[in-house]
Amino acid sequence: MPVIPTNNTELTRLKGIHLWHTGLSTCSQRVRIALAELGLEFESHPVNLHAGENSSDWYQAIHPDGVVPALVDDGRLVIESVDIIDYLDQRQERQHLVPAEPGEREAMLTLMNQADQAQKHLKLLTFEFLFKAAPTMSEDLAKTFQRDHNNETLKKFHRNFRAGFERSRIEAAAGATDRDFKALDQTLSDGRAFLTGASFSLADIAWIPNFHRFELLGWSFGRYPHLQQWFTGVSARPSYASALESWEPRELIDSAAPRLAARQAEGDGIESYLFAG
Ligand SMILES: N[C@@H](CCC(=O)N[C@@H](CS)C(=O)NCC(=O)O)C(=O)O
Repeated sequence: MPVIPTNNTELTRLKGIHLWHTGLSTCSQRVRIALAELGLEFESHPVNLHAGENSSDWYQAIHPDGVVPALVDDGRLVIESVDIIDYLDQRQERQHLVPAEPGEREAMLTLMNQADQAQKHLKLLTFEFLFKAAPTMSEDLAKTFQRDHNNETLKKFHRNFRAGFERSRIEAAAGATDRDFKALDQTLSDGRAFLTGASFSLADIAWIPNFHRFELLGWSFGRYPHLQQWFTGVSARPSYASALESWEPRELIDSAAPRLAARQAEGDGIESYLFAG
């Protein structure tokens, strides 16, 4: 259910498209890419996750789970990034980002669902490899987050992160990611340019941020040559620069680089969890 009821009258009276999002969040990147591909203007409302803004009363009054992104279109609240991108395409007079052929359309929905399922692995590995290496929330902010946020699953995740993730969880997330990338590589091995066939679709938009994220984490894509080639093509589209790269917090990424490189040199990089055991 992409459109969800809200009794927040500050939202229901809004006109046009409004997006609450974060520069580095893959779920937000997906939505910004779809907006750019469809040529849709939006009013940007940045949410600073590192400052714990998603635990504020004002943000939890927007998104019931206190996560980004949230989109409001003429007063209608839409959540869940893969649902939002589908919604955005469907609101057009003519759909641009959905293949005409029913089989390809079915495949697109499956691939979008897989990208959604992959989020939990991507998130764990992002925190382990990127956020652990970059300055994260202070002790005080973390306490405030635990006190104020209503999402118990999210709070537990943050507590686990601060305590240190178990190695088995990291290995499981890395293994699942490898399986996903292998499957995508296999799909693309027939020479198609895009994940569902000859036309760029919502499935590509769903997976672009994931590929990019794992690049940042030092994942080696040499094992998936077709996927690598696909990414070279899709990242050359103007939407990649305008909706993903230009919003990324360079300082945070750069500040994590030395620690990421050190872990890799110590043999504790992301790949070492993949080939463990
Ligand atoms: N399934 C949701 C996931 C949303 C989600 O988990 N968003 C992350 C950023 S990608 C978030 O807001 N995290 C907040 C936090 O970790 O405190 C979607 O696709 O929109």
